[in-house]
Amino acid sequence: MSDRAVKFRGSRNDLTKSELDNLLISSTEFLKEEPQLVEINSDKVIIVGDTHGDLITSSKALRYEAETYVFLGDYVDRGPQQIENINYLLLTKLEKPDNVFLLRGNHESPLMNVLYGFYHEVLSRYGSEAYDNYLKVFSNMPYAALINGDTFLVHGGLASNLNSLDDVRRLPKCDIIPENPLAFELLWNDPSEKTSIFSPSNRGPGIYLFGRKVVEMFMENTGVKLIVRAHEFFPNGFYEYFNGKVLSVFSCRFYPDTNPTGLLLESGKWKVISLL
Ligand SMILES: [Mn+2]
Repeated sequence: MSDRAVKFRGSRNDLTKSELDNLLISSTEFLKEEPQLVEINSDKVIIVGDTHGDLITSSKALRYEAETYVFLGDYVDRGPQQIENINYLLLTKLEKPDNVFLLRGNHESPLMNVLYGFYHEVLSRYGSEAYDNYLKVFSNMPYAALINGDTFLVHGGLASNLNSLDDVRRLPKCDIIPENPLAFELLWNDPSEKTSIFSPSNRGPGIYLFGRKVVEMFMENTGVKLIVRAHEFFPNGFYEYFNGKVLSVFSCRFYPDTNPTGLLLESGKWKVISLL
């Protein structure tokens, strides 16, 4: 990787086209080798929810003293520094591959990027080939992580055809859209106290709300004790579902009346942290 190593120059984090090519090709090669369910053993983990072009929050999270950093996806679209945010996270991943993990969000997909800004941002600064290279990176990001064997991390939530952790491990890599229904739901579903199993989501077709029974069955089948996910905005950046069985964290500062928030998992306990 060292021959392709790239560094940001100056404070604007601008990469030349060839530096960007190198970053994205190296990232794709690296992420291709990561399993779809990343398994991490660590006593001090920072978890970051949606950042959406919020470079400030990403860099604050990484300055927080911890052993491991897991980002739950949605790095691009909406916010002001989308290219800078994803590039910074990819560079950090390549520098510290065993300490930094970047899960895929529903915005790491062409379905969202054309509508919410990232596609046009990349097109105007670097051209369409660069955008295609970003898609190769996105399609190789892992869908979920398992910390210390009992904490399951994913962008959206549990899926209607998810029965075991092996179902996640077996998901195909390089699914650009992504078309696999299980992967799609992992990226898109939301928890709901109002449903006990699954009900349709008003986010769109193929997307579901999952209820308490789904969470309890998943935990019984897998030994998972805690689920941490992102994908949903909450005014204080944090919400507890199902008596704390599912935690939802949101980290982007560019929403009205919000505080960028992360989660610290330390010695089997969790704590909300401010990333302001
Ligand atoms: Mn999302």
